[in-house]
Amino acid sequence: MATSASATEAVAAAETDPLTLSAWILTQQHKSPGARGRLTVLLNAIGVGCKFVSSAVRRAGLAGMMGMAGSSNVQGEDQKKLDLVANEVFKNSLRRSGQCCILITEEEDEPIFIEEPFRGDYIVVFDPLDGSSNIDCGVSVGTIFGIYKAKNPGSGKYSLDDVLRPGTEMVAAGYCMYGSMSYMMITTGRGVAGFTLDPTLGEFVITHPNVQIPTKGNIYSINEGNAANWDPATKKYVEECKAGTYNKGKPYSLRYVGSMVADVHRTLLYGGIFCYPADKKSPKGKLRVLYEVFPMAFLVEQAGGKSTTGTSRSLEIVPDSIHGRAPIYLGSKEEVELIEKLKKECGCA
Ligand code: AHM
Ligand code: MG
Repeated sequence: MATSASATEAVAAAETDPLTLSAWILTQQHKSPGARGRLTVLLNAIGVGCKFVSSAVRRAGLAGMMGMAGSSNVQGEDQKKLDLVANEVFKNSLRRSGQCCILITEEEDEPIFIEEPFRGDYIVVFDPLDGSSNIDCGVSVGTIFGIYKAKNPGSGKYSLDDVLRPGTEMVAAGYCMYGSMSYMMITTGRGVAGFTLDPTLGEFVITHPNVQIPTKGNIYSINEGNAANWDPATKKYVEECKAGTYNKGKPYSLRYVGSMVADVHRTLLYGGIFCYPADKKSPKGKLRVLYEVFPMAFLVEQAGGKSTTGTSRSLEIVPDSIHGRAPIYLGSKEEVELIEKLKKECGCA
């Protein structure tokens, strides 16, 4: 197929003038009158952490970092060596940035309050290595993060009130997926930009300047092994996906990696729906509100999609604890609205 002149020019321009993550973050700062560059420094620290973890993930099998580390986290799950490595990398990078007052990480029971002289005004909530059950077989895993600004910046007084806030108050969020390449998707509330780590440059370079999730999709993504415990609305939606009810008789495809980052990444790019519902065994679902549900819901909304608990907007949840969970259905607007409609019809909570 012939390549158009403008496409060729765009590729040539990207090769000689790559927009790196750091440069893009600066452009976001310039769009915020009065910004003093502190979020810029913080986002750069996250970018550096992601590069470090990307490299560790790629070397894990050779460097003896696979397998259990012999301890368990707050949810009683075994921690892998790479989980611990990633956690330390992000804690160190964020602390050293001098921009954070509180860190919440999936791997630690308690919030981490940053001491002077490293303290700043941002709260970062993160899952350093999500999808860790996939590490040992080399399947994609990722880092998820969300950022709040302290309620009283500069006051020196920071508490859990700064953290237990709805996702609508986040100022930035994103994830990095360590897959066939390492991909970073990020939002500061002005759309979603996507970057790919160029291993030769050691830089994230923009590859998806304005991610828009298709309004409708034909892929559903859910752990169907839990079907017997789902509510009637989720059961009906999945049955109808298979029957082709929403796709002129053609069944949807099922795709489920079991790493939220990978399943959401595909959903952002191809459309469809990703679900981790509540069920009889897990009445609040599995995924954690602060560092899994909120960042992904923020990204998906910024890409033009929707994210819901089934009955209300994910970002409006008020978290009651730092490791609290919530059900989630996110993706293409029309798919998520179908779920919401079925939930209403069956009176499912
Ligand atoms: P983790 O934080 O312990 O890795 O668990 C979260 C992961 C998500 O990435 C993924 O969507 C989900 O767990 C898969 O759970 P399941 O194995 O129950 O389908
Ligand atoms: Mg996780």
